[in-house]
Amino acid sequence: MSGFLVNQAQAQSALIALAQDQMGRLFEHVQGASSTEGIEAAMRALAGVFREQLQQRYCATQRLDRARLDAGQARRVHYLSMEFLLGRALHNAIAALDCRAPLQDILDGVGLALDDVLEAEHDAALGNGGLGRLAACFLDAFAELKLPSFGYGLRYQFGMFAQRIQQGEQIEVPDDWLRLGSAWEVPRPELRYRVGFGGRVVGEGRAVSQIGAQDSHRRWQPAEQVIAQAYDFIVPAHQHDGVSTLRQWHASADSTIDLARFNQGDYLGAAASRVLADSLNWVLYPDDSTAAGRELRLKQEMLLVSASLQDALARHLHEKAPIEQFGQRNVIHMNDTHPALAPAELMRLLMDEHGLRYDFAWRITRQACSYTNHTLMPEALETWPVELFERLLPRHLEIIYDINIRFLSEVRARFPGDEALIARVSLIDEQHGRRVRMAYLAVVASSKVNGVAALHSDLMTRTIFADFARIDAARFHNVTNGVTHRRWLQQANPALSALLDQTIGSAWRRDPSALATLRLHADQPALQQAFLRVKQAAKQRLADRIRRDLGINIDTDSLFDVQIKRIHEYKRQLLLLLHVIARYLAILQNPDGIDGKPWQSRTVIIAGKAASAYAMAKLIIQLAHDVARVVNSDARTQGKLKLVFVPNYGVSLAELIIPAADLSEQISTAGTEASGTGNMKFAFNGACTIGTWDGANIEMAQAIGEADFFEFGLRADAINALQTAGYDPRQVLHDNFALRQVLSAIASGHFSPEQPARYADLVDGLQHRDRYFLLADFADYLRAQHAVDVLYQQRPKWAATCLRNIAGMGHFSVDRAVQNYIDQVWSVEQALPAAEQV
Ligand code: 26Q
Repeated sequence: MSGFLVNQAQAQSALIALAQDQMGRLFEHVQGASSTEGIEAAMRALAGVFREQLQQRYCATQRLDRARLDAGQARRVHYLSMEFLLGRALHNAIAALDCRAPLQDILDGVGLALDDVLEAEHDAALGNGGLGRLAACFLDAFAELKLPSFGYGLRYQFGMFAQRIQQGEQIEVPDDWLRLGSAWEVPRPELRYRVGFGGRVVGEGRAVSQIGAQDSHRRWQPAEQVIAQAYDFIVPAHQHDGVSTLRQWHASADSTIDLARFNQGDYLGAAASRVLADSLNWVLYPDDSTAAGRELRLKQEMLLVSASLQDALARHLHEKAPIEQFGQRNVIHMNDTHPALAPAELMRLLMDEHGLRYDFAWRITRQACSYTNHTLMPEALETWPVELFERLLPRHLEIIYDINIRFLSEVRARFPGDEALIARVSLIDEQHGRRVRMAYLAVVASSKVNGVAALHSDLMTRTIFADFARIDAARFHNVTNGVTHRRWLQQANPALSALLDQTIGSAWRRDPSALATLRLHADQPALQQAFLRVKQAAKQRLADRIRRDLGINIDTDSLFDVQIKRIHEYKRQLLLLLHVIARYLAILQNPDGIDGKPWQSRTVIIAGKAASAYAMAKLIIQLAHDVARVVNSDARTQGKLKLVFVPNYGVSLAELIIPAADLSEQISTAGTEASGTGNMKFAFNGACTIGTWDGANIEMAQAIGEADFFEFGLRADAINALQTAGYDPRQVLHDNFALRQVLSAIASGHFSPEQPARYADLVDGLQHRDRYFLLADFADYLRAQHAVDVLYQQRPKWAATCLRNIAGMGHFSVDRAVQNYIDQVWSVEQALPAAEQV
């Protein structure tokens, strides 16, 4: 037996003994373990047992990492992200430590079902959507790939809001996820760092140093300070006993300052630092443009960046590594621009706290930093008013000015006379009231910059970073996203996983590229039948849940057509609704079917949250409910069409819905969805995709085989050409009768008789602007939907297509994605040559 297996067996028996003991104690005097309280108590007790075990693994992992770093075999990656959308942890821990069966026995003994206990865990939802969930998948791969690393985030008191629906409208309910305390976090009271705000800069040198006057001795004297304290969340690997760690910062008031103020009678001042500290932990910001520019958000970003970098530097020095080697030994990775203060803060720490010269500090910073971009939307690119920076982070603003002066002078030297270029690439936007461009800061300060799918990376260097790519093309890379098959296939879909084991062996669990062999079996009728049975069972589970929670009966023989993701105009949930309405009207006009074929019965399932200030997204949710009410209550559509909006979308709901999907809707306007990761989760679970040539859909179609992918719509270059030529949605309307009927049904109040004008603006926007080209893609979308119906009616062929989809998905494992980062972005060889500057 290998060392790992011996250790694993020992760990398992220790853990099982502890769990047994805990359950015995917990239910010794309690009657009726299966009350809600009993189930929750069992969940928390089990989590506690695992947490202890994981803490031991953490210590062993840190020792191993240290040895590898000292031997020069690896760099430590610090993954800075404002969001980690973790979901539940117990199921994953049980799978990783392979102790499902014995735990089930123990729980049986006290009259509990393991699945009920798993369900009792509250989702940790400290993220908005794709970017946060990607970060959580990365933690999973960091553990599996034994990457020396820390994820760094914030310990928000309120994460993503819970969504309720009242009269068809979204209501946001605060998610007080820490109310009962987290069973998983490990408080680290010994890890505390001061983080400052405001105040002034003192010392020699000009406020903005000229080149040559670079080594001024300036110091920041913040007006306010908080103490950042660490809470660790430990993520186990499945194939060995290593772990990865997410370190989340919690701010508290600096009690020494508080008390001094209090004793001086300055009660307000004493309370103020408490208010500041609490506000920093308060709430996750939503991903909408109204959230941008908020002072509290910048403070949160500073908290994350400063505490994380101080922690990284402290560890580096504790390991007796010379400060000069910080960049060789460490990576500071920015998950989008949200932590893009990192280079400025690292420069400050290196110069002001550790006494390094500017040039030296810059070389280290550039060597350490890397940045991933997740969006091309101009309105989503972070900028901050210079005035706010001056007030909150005066020393950082100086450093950014210094970086900018040097950068622009290098650009001038290379492109003499091109002042327009200088204005375009400056870190300070002078056009819109002087703002700091965080994305440009991240690019200039990083040795590597990447996009998240091939098309996105390509567009990134041709649009928002075109000038920078001209200055230094070698800096830009692509790393296509991936998802963890451990959570999204093994845990979410054990029945399909078992079928895969039977068919191709279990190697895919360690190495998802082994799924490719499934292709050879796709035409076996027995496998096709087995696949359809597994799918049917997953659909039944979802149907049961929808009946329980919403009181809606859905037919598991119908085609489950699913779009679940954040509600955004560019993701085009509205296009799916247009299809539903078109189908509804067509059913009324042709009750017996079309082309001599009966209607393929469909259940359209939508879920997703709208940012609270995003009025159009909320209106789309309301329209979904209005359409659902009309369609579902019409006797003429019975057995043909149903629309269900499932409230409160999140990680756990996705784990239930995705295995049940027949069809995955990935229908963003080409060129707008950076990658998408839900698309991958569906295909891993054997859904077919109807999708545009956008984001990672493209690479998925290529890996799966384009014949097995329902592509539709204009591609990004065609969209671009249409935009340039002048797009007129009225022309499309003029040519398409069915589409006119759909829009006039909405506009006339057919779905909102109590308020006929409810959707007037929405329809008007489509008719006159149609910013996301829904009308342009409508006809081809309906054509593709028809092709789906036709294939679904030949069930063995459909099953074969689903199986080939799964077979093509190995590449989209997060382990491959993170390995790409290690090879192309984070490896020592990739670190900058010492002399390189710009
Ligand atoms: C910015 C400023 C102020 C407040 C909030 C924000 C903010 C927060 C979150 C802006 C954007 C986000 C989230 C972006 C996101 O989730 N992007 C998605 O990233 C995925 C992982 O790469 C991709 O698959 C998706 O295509 C992309 O939309």
